[in-house]
Amino acid sequence: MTRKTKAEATETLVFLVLGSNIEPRQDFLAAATTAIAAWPECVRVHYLSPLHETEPYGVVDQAPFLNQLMVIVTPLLPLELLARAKQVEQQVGRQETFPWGPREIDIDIVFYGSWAVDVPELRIPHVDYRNRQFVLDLLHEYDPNFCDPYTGEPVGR
Ligand code: PH2
Ligand code: MG
Ligand code: MG
Repeated sequence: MTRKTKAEATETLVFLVLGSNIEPRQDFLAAATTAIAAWPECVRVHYLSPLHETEPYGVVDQAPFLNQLMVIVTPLLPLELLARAKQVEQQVGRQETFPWGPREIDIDIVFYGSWAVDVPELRIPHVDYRNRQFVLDLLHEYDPNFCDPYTGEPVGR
């Protein structure tokens, strides 16, 4: 095991979960991850998961999703990051439907290092992540021993 560099030991990993359930799902996801990776403030893409075909959670009477986990390093602060993620959703072509309805692209911030954020427009860790099997599966694939960076508790699946 090699020792982490100082930069690696202190860098904040930001976990984004992306989803799409309107075709072409794969193209919407690729456009979004490419746009995020191209941000001047995206210092590094630490991890990009394979695509997961998942059953809709919440409003179940809709098309299946493709979901993807993207872990980046960025100096953008949480609300700046949220604004930039919404910009990418617009740029990629997200149309407004209804809460939890079908979407071309959705970009959710699940973790921001070990930070907690609790303001009306954003809660980190994502308020519902523990109930979403597709998120637990993505985290498990990233690291079978993954712990919630805020609580330090094992996430499991
Ligand atoms: N997103 C939702 C609601 N339900 N289900 C799956 N499988 N994947 C999602 O990304 C998803 C969902 C609201 O954002
Ligand atoms: Mg979402
Ligand atoms: Mg969202």
